[in-house]
Amino acid sequence: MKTQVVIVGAGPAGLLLSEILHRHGIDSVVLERSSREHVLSRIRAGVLESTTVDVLRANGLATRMDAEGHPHDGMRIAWAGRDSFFVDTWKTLGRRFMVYGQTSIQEDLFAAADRRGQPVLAEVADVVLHEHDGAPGARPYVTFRHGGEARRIDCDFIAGCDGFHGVSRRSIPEGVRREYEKVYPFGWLGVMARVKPLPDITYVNNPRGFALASYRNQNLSRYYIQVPLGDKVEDWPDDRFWPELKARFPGELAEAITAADTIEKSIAPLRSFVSEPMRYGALFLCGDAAHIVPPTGAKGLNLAVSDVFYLSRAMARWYGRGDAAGLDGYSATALRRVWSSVRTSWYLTTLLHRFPDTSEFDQKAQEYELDYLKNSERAQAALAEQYAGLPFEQAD
Ligand code: RFL
Ligand code: PHB
Repeated sequence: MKTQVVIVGAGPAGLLLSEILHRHGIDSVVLERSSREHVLSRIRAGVLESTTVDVLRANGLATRMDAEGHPHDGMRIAWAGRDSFFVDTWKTLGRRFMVYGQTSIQEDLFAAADRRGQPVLAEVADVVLHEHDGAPGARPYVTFRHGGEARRIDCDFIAGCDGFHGVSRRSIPEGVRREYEKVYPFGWLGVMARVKPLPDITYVNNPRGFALASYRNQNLSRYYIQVPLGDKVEDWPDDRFWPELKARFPGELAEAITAADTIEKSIAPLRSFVSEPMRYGALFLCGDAAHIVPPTGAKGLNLAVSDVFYLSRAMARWYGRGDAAGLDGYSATALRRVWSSVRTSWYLTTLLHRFPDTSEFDQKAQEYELDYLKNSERAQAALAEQYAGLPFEQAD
């Protein structure tokens, strides 16, 4: 079998790339390790930058998002014993973001792939990349097992969209790859509950630990709390979770939180990670395959979309005009945006969490930083710009 681009991974990065390539007349085959049901059952991101919204709209993927998603003008920051404040991205930048669950985006992307007959092979195993190093005369191909059979697909390019634990990044030799990592000494416990959410996405700094209120729709709330590394979901039955969550919010916000049976609960560790370069010969990495951010800035999915935006533009330019400039510049261009979001996510994580080794000095510095943010319009504008996301770079 032969195609132009083999895409490894049917997460948001992989499926969105196949959609945009198709719109440019470029064929692809998507290989996914898990079943479609499993991919659709993962509950993750919820906040879409305005650039992400623009990409989905420009590619005909926004009908349901525009009907069911919730536009937001900003986000709220609260901390113990003080009034909360609103960081207004609409007023300062004229940009809104959208709250729309990643699960819904996955559904929309699968539906669009089905409509156009996109080959998406699920439950593939033993994916191996070959001749992707860009050596003269190399002809890239991918081997794998599907339905018990050994298969091979020849291609021009391979897009590694297979997340942090995928094979693509590890197919770049160690001597070429440079990895930057920061592991945080805590995790996030996330729950979903069928109750009315707080009106704003609200981040809370509290001596008991960080907390976050977010939402999916008028009757579906998403909450997170910082928990020690090593805690298990079983350690957090509902009758322990809700009082702890409320104890971290300032009084009037805590009162507005309604406790109910949770319908999902999971714990995720927090890390910052970047692997450079994002291109090796015929292999291009997109999304979590190349970088991970702690969820504090809500950047992960948005970075996956920005990588796909740059890579699809570069491939369209190559197939349309035989111009390799976009492909050659892909890694550097994508990484500028990646590092900007990595920095913002690290900043917000550091600002809002309680670290096990936080000294009195660190705590004072955190409090005064929050105070400064609360009282300075300029500081808020800088944070608003980072939170709402930077615009894409123009092609040269
Ligand atoms: P994904 O979604 O991990 O998809 C990768 C796909 O590749 C498949 N795969 C393979 N397929 C074939 N062969 C192999 N060898 C394979 N190995 C893996 C996997 O099965 C999977 O289907 O990566 P992608 O597409 O790069 O998308 C990235 C986003 O999913 C991720 O960055 C976000 O979910 C991060 N994130 C958030 N991002 C935001 O922008 N806003 C948010 O509000 C936000 N909140 C979050 C988050 C992530 C969280 N967790 C659990 C990590 C909240 C949480 C709690
Ligand atoms: C979410 O709604 O899941 C969410 C919101 C904001 C974040 C992370 C996750 O920073």
